[in-house]
Amino acid sequence: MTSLEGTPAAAWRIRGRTLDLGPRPLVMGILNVTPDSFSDGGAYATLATARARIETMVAEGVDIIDIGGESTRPGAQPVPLDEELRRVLPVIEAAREVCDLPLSVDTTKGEVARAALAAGAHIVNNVGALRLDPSVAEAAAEHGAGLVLMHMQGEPRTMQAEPRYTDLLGEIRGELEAAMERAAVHGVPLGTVAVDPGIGFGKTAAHNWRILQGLGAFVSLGVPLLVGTSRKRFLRECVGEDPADLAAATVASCVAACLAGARVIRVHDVRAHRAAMEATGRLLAGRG
Ligand code: HH2
Repeated sequence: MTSLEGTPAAAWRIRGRTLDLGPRPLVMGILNVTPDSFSDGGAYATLATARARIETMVAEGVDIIDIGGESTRPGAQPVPLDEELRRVLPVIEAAREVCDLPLSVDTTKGEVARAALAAGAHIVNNVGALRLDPSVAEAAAEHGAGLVLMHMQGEPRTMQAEPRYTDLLGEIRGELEAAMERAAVHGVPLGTVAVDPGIGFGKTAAHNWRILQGLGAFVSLGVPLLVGTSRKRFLRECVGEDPADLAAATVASCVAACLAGARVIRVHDVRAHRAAMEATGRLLAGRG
């Protein structure tokens, strides 16, 4: 039986820093330095454009910058290790020159996590939840880094073929719990772990809406809850492709997620979401 109750975690420890998770939820800004990401692919593929994007996100009030060198969109081709390192490491170095904000690396590879942390990243965002490469956990543990464990059914190439669940929330919760245990076995302290139900990763649109309605199931795991809905297909199916409509639908989904217990939202449009999170923070503070 899945408990749907729980109090959202108040803090997240990442490499000697403690991120305060409330009442205003944190905005994780997406920076994909890839040619093929579903939304911003190719836009920040040079160091100059990536640096300019970091400067803009900082000016817009981003709290964490999530840097990814491999697209996880359905059907994406795997990126070789050398190429992912070549994409990500200079951008981490540039981000450290521009700001002192927490930096996250979005990778499934232990070696990329290790190199990114050595270059100064603070968080490993692992969409494989340690299933694809468990050595990600050792890299995070060595540095006391934050570790995001995201649920995915299957793997990116095939995950949207025919996603099926008999108990959607219960299965995702169980798998996140198992991932938390894998992390603990590799020496990752619980206070550095965050979980994410993986919107769009082996889920239909109906699954994604149901997950957003039932986020309490994951809050009760007792660690920070991160949610990433930004510009995803289930929102496109709802409002179409117009960027302004898609941004508004993303804001609505993120506010709903935070009222249900999410404490970090992963988004492309930083400015709109920082403003939305200021207002959401007032609502959450008012709950007492
Ligand atoms: N979604 C994407 C990538 N990484 N990480 C977490 N923790 N949660 C998410 O929902 C999530 C994620 C996919 O979005 P995007 O980065 O915009 O696209 P792509 O994977 O094509 O680069």
